[in-house]
Amino acid sequence: MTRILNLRNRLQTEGLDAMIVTNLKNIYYLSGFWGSAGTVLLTQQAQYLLTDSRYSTAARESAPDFTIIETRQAIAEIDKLVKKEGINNLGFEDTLSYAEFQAMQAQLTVINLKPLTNFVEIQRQIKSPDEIRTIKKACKISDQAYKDLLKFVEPGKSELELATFLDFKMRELGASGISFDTIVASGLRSALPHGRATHKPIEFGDIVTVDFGCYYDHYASDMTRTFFVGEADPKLQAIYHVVQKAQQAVIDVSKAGLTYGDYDLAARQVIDAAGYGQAFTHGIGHGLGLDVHEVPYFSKSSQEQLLENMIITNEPGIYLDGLGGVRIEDDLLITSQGVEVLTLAPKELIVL
Ligand SMILES: [Mn+2]
Repeated sequence: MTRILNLRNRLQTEGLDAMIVTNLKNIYYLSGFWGSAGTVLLTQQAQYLLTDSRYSTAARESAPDFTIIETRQAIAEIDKLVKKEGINNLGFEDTLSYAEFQAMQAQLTVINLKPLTNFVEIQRQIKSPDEIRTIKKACKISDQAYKDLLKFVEPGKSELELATFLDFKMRELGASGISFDTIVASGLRSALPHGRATHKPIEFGDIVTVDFGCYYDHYASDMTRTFFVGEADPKLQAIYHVVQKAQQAVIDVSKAGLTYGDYDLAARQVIDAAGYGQAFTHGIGHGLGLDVHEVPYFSKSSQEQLLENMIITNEPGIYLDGLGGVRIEDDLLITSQGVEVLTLAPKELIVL
């Protein structure tokens, strides 16, 4: 109920009487209900979860603090509640489809229908002890899958075979699924920051970047490692050490209170100083939780500060067309004193 009370206070600050929540992960976060169809109406006095007959029993069991309404006409039902409770100022999540928005506009008899951006997601940034435990478990599964992968890799196996191995291992270790399409980019393809796995076979002398993660009990992990097969090109080895140093610099400097700009800068300074500034083409990281990419997102100039119990990624990379690329990514728990690294698979330069 703390999550709901916080949300109510924030709605009041915004001058809103109530909010409609349509994002299913936000609904899970607030209610405990996990399903493919549902709408929440949260007022200052009550909380309703509207879902259809496929889910109403599960909703009653998993969301005991909510009044469950079984319906296929959620917006029409919400309008009845809006009238009953005298709601005039109603917030909604701006991630709605246009068709859903049109339906709300047509059917809801409120004075003010106000779009909200990342309103629940902002609360989700700060993880509870339970959430931290769950994400740690997701990270542990990825760690083990990676260690097993290192024994599986050999020249002749394709990128897709490596990706499938990781996906299968994570499920075998207890994951409910993968948190995004597993990236395996080998040889020259490793210069693509998000190279999807292809039929290309792993060759002797390849550098290989794997970026992958799983869902465990609805929470995601996200990890990247880069390794060499057979032998390591000296220039790529040098780049590897720069990325490793940049990634460690972020770990060393991070704690609650650090600005987002300085979080990004810690890695960028190292990479710039080594002369590869132009080749670090993406952001330093992102929040991680029920979604594999969620707020906060980091930009160079942001003065916003890291907060205790955020879980965020640290993923600098260098990508050189015609040569290859390196990225190393960990998931970090921010504490008042520093960070706890949640992904513990080896990061030293490995030549298989
Ligand atoms: Mn990531």
